[in-house]
Amino acid sequence: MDLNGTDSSSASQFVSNDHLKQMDDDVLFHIGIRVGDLDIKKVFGDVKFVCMGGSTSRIKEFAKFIQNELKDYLKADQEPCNLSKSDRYVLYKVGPVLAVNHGIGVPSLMVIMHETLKLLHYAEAQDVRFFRIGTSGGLGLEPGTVVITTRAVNALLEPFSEQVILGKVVRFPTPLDKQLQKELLDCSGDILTAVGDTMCTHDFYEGQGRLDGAFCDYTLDDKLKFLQKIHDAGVLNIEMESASFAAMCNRANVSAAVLCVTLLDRLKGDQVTLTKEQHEDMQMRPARLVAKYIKKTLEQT
Ligand code: R2B
Ligand code: URA
Repeated sequence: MDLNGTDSSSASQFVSNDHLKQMDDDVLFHIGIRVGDLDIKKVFGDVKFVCMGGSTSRIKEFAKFIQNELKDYLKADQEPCNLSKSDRYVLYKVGPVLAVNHGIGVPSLMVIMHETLKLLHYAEAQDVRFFRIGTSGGLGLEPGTVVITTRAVNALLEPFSEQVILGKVVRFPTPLDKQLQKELLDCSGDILTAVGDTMCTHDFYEGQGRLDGAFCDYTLDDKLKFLQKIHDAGVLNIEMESASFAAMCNRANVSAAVLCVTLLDRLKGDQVTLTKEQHEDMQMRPARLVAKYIKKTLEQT
């Protein structure tokens, strides 16, 4: 039996953990939600699209944007409010869309993925798709291009995400939904879009071959050789969460897509020198693309 008093063995879409069945209640610590304190099915049971990005303010902007885009479908029109009671992550619910930030890097992403997946499990949500709408450094692309990820690879170019569990390295595969990639590409319209592999690293500086970190023990030539090698292997952009995001969505049996805008061409430099306006415009592009997809999907149902 789960927290809702039902047998959850068949509802194992989001979670796979028998220990959850023994718990009387569950504190989702990093969003400050105790599951038993609210009618979780009523509040979150109708979620169909989970959209995640790094920063709290970008997710707030996205929530306002999607609210406006979906105004014909939504009953309420007040500004979306943050349902998270913790200052670690924000969580907005706009009709069937759940917008959540994941912070920077794999550890931060994993914590909020566990709690979001459990939330959806307790809410008995169905047919949910996950999207990471983020930023990245591009390889040979015009800055501002949205890359739809075909394969999320780790920093060794392998399609796996690694996690140390009970003192052992465990590797999880990182497949993504090909059909969803195609459907997203069909929605791209005037948004500059490319399709290719994404490399997920554990650092923004040395982990991505930058020369401008506090430490660097390699040359410009070493860096360019590495970037060219991964580009030749099919990598179009580099960021910090895609492999773990894909692996966790795969473990949860949910369809997932990664769409990251490129803020610069890493074959030309390391520093992000965009103006505030350019940055704001670019970082909303994956959000605009996903919003088009969500609208189209809702129109068809
Ligand atoms: C892209 O941008 C962030 C680093 O600046 C990180 O979260 C990522 O994946
Ligand atoms: N985010 C990254 O992880 N890398 C970049 O180069 C830009 C954004």
